[in-house]
Amino acid sequence: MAVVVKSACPLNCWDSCGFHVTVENNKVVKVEGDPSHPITKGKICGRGRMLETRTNSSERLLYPLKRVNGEFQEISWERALDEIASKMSLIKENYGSTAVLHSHDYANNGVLKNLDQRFFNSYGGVTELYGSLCWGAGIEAQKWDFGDAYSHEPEDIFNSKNIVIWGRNVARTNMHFYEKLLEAKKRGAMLIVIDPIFNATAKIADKHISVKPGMDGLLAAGIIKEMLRLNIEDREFIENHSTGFNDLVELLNSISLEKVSKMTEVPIETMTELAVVFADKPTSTFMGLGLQRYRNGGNTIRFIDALVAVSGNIGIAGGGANYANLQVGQSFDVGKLAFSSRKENHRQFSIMKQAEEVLAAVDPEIKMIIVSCGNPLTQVPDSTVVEQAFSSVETVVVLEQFMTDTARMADYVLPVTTAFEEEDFYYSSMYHHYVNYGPKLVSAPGEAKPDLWIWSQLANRLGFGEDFNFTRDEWLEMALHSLSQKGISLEELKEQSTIELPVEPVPWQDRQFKTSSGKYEFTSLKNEVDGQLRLAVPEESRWNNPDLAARYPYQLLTIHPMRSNHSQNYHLFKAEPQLKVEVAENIAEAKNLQIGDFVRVWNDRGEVRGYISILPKAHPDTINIDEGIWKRFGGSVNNLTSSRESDNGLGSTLYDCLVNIEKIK
Ligand SMILES: Nc1nc2c(c(=O)[nH]1)N[C@H]1C(S)=C(S)[C@@H](COP(=O)(O)OP(=O)(O)OC[C@H]3O[C@@H](n4cnc5c(=O)[nH]c(N)nc54)[C@H](O)[C@@H]3O)O[C@H]1N2
Ligand SMILES: Nc1nc2c(c(=O)[nH]1)N[C@H]1C(S)=C(S)[C@@H](COP(=O)(O)OP(=O)(O)OC[C@H]3O[C@@H](n4cnc5c(=O)[nH]c(N)nc54)[C@H](O)[C@@H]3O)O[C@H]1N2
Ligand code: SF4
Ligand SMILES: [Mo]
Repeated sequence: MAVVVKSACPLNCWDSCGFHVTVENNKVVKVEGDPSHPITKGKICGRGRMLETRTNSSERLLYPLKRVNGEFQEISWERALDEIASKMSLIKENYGSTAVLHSHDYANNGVLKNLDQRFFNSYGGVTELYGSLCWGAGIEAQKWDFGDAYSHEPEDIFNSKNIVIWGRNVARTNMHFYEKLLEAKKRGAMLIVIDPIFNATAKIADKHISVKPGMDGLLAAGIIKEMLRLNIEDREFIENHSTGFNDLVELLNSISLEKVSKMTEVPIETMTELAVVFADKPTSTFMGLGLQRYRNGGNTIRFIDALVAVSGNIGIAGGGANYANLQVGQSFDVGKLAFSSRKENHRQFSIMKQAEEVLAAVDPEIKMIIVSCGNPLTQVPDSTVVEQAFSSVETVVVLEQFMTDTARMADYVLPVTTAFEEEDFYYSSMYHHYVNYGPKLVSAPGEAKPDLWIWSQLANRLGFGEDFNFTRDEWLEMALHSLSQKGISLEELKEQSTIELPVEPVPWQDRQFKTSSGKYEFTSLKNEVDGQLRLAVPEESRWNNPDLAARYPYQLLTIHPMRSNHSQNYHLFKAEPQLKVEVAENIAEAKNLQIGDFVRVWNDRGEVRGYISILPKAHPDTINIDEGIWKRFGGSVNNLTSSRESDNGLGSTLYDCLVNIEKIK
């Protein structure tokens, strides 16, 4: 008999949805939105629905695999775990525990996925990754400006007179916010979209502003210049709640509005218009993450923050510099799970440059890589070097659900469960402040096991099994510990499925910022950093590297795909996916390209091949290839991207990428 059970979306996404999952005879048959979930309201996207296909796919990994003479062979769990544990013991004895690298990302939002850190800490501390391919530059930027990265609660949008969507592909990546935009528009708000691509959100906007990719910091600077010229800035906020404003004014005086217009490729009148919109409070700003995946990404977010601050839109209902909502994650005791005090040694590699760092590592060299919740061969920049690095290491262990490009490189592939096959709770620190419970709904196929089971089994063999001697309920309670004082218990979460977290609905209302001065800092006073704002440009641009721009005149974006969360779904599509090369109209004209033409896109790092499609009204000289596509379908697009770090060291520069294109037979 079919039953409908409440559950949660595990995917790394803004929306963190609540589900209604239909289960029949120990099988997931349908995934739908929970109508009672305050954000989901019964609607989910195709990626969520496709979790049914993912769970039931005949391509699931079912048994542990070991590479023997270049071929994978099925082996027992007993043997796989014994061999991996004994290798780990030897490595620790001979080279130290940091000869192991843990490469991971955030493919699953379950709180218990953080127990990987506990395992590696208890082992003695391994080489870990720092920074984020996703949002690192912007998070660090907001920490400099405000002291932390907080967003307004979703309903607050209805207090905004004007809404500026700055480089967020809302209709595609954040669908429940898109629903709210439609409603806010109906209620009379003005909607402005700033994006080099005329995306589905731009289509519903009152105004779409097309900007040269990577130049948004300068655009914000131009808007502030106009605001100051018109005397419509918020003097009260600047004088009482900020520091460093004079540094900002001095910097703005060093560049003319004409120059800003030339570099951003945005007309001066548009900047004047935007200055008036920002001053006409409350205006809310919603930044995306693609916006900061440039060498100058930190300065981009800081300049947009500065614009929101100068216009007095901080700490007021209907305003905000909304980028991420870290107060959501801060509600939980993730640190307790990680058990950092067990760590004796550690070394850090940048997540962007993990491959170069592996190749260069000495004292100790990397002897083993363990991958969980990530597909670095597809998702980490400069794939050629990533492949070199992963093939150079003696033992690669991959915990996976499918035979991904990364799993293909492994010496041991360990099959793991999907979300519906294990119990956890899920939240995202990107947008809303609700946490969702996901029970175990069906048993896992074959011998697939939860990551946590694998860590516990290895811990037993390595002699620190007692660190993992807890039940699921005990783990979940540990993560909820800090909330129990606020009256939120595990029983309540299980019973209600979705709980609202006690976070600030309108952050910074008290104007008490978490910076060292307690004020908004136009110039960061954080120790050890040069806190000045900079009028910075992308590394790969004609303003920074004219020779490179002459050889590679087109800017490549690799935005998030509609129907897949990163690399997770391409192999599950009914029709075989094709790599689509989307070009601005001026490129199609210049190169005489028609829809469906087969082309090669290349730069000094590599190339990909695919089929042309045209992006109407996109910014001139812009190309997009959606990220995530597997090698066997023409990927990875990260063959083309660079592993540089953002200006503040913590973000990627995935969209800071020049290429050329030509038609091939
Ligand atoms: N369908 C789908 N949804 C997803 C995901 C997915 O893979 N698929 N992934 C999830 C994850 S992990 C993340 S991080 C988020 C990302 O969510 P978003 O931030 O919305 O996604 P991106 O694809 O990075 O890019 C968003 C927009 O930025 C624009 N953009 C790129 N460069 C610039 C620039 O220089 N200036 C301006 N103004 N705009 C620019 C792009 O044209 C695009 O419209 O989405 C989440 N949701
Ligand atoms: N060129 C380019 N590259 C990008 C981006 C871009 O915009 N352009 N976006 C970047 C961003 S924003 C992000 S967040 C990263 C995402 O990078 P990743 O997180 O590496 O990408 P995913 O494809 O979501 O997931 C990786 C793998 O985790 C597996 N997985 C899912 N659930 C579990 C689990 O519970 N346990 C284990 N062990 N494995 C699991 C999936 O099967 C999948 O193969 O990519 C980054 N890379
Ligand atoms: S991927 Fe995002 S929008 Fe889609 S169901 Fe999951 S949380 Fe909701
Ligand atoms: Mo991301």
